[in-house]
Amino acid sequence: MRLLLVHPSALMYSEIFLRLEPLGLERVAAAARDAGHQVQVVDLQVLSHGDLRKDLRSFSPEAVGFSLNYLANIPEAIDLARGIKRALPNCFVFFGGHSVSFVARDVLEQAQGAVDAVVRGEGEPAITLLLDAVRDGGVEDVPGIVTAQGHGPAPRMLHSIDDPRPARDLMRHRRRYFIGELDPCASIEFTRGCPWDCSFCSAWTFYGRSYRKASPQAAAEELSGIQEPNVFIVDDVAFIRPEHGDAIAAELERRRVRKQYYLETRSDVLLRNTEVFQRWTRLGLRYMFLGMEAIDAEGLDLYRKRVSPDDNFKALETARSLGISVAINLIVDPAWDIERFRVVREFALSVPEIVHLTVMTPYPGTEIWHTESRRLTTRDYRLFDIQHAVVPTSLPLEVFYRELVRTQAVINRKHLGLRTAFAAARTLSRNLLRGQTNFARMLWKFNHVYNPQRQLADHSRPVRYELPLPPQTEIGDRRELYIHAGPFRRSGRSVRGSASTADPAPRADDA
Ligand code: B12
Ligand code: SF4
Repeated sequence: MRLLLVHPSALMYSEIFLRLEPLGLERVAAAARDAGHQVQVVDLQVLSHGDLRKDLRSFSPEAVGFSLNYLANIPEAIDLARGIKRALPNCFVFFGGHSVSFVARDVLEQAQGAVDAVVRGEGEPAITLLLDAVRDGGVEDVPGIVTAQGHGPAPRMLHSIDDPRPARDLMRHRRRYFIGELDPCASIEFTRGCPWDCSFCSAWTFYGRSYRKASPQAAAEELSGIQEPNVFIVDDVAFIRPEHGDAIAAELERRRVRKQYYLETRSDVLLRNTEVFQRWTRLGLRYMFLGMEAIDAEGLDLYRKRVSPDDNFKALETARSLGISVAINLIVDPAWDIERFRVVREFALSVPEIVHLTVMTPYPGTEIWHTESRRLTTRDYRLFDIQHAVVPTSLPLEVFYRELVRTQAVINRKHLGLRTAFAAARTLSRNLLRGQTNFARMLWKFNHVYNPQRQLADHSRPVRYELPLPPQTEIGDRRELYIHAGPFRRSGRSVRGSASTADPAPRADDA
């Protein structure tokens, strides 16, 4: 079957700092190709809608699948699906990915027939069953499927994440993927899932708090095959299990693979497993993203982060001592007043780290979607990108955005200060000499993208597609939030903790 897979456009606010390859879609593409299907991929982060139309004409796909990890991309995907159905009425159009898994039924209704099905959960086990069913019938029985008629059996989960390897070769313009100075940059996955349960996050609800590891040999082999000199490790929390990080490091040392790495982790994991991070600095670990979320104990408790402000500050010192550049994330509560923004600006200026701000956003799949008592002020999917306020702000909205952007600008200026500018200039000239311009563009885009008037104006755009309302029920059992209810499902049975991929999911409570 001819299958076209599409990743939606980049969201403006993230594009200035990074643009990364769509690893999930590449893995779905690989699973379909391994089963003998003809597969093409269009990544709208680096290609245009015109390119997509050209591919639709020349490839004439029998099925088109969209990757919807982000709620904010749903309107664009529905509109494109409508266009595809008009041009190719017999083409089977389906959606899959993280966020759409939580709102499948509503999205099908909103698409009014333009989308035939939504695949909930992991795409690799579902895609071949789905394509067979599109050809032979029985789509309603595919695990994880939701159609206008109802839903199929529970989604299946991969037993091992070693296979299939992402179909990186199908991506056009690979040199357009970057993160900060790591330009160009590829991505890799060493582990999947997260055992913690932060209230604002849906990573743990998607995978039912399970945690799987790639075998160190498979991870190292995949890494050796990557052409790019820089790699972003997409794991939600890197090196939770130090022996796993060590085993991959040993394989890479043996193969003499050296690249520059960017990863995300938690403060407590960095403090507990410092040696493994240190070992990775020798292999090229340069940047780390730490989700600190709040600078005070009250905020950390509210988000159920299970770390103390003290741990967060110790982790920053540890990272500095290892020579790792850190980007910190802080969650901006729409209830913040002018004084709170001032305190955060002061904090941001007092530390050498890059500070990112994201706005607290209840979205489907998170616990706060059910528990947040403030009413949503908008249900426009496009505003659910953690850069807009979707619950009432204590300050007038325009003042809130003014303070937010002012704080972001102060932080940005700090990083473009004289000393940093010299360091950046070195990286810049190195990249420009190699024809890599992504980092250079990023430096000059800030004022255009972060603009309070623009953010405010985003609230007045006509809204065609709206998120469903949060259900007015208490969450009895938190497992009701899960997409994958059991760790691994083989022949309908739940299998726990076998083979090298399984892990006795280090619970946050015992972490
Ligand atoms: C890596 C990552 C990124 C990368 C994205 C790289 C890319 N181009 O895809 C970067 C760093 C750029 C990024 C940015 C952002 N991210 Co992000 N990101 C992640 C993260 C940590 C891992 C995703 C990943 O690569 N996983 C590994 C691959 C193999 O899995 P996968 O992509 O989920 O794909 C699987 C399934 O989803 C499914 N699938 C995926 N596509 C398809 C398509 C079809 C047809 C089918 C059938 C199945 C299918 O099958 C795949 C294989 O099993 C997730 C958290 C998580 N654990 O999922 C957050 C996450 C997806 N991001 C999130 C957010 C909020 C953002 C930002 C909005 C943050 C910001 N404001 O800057 C931006 C927006 C990006 C944009 N659209 O421009 C939220 C989503 C929130 C929401 N509900 O909308 C998540 C869930 C994090 C969280 N804890 O809340 N992100
Ligand atoms: S540690 Fe918390 S924020 Fe990070 S991925 Fe896990 S649940 Fe989400």
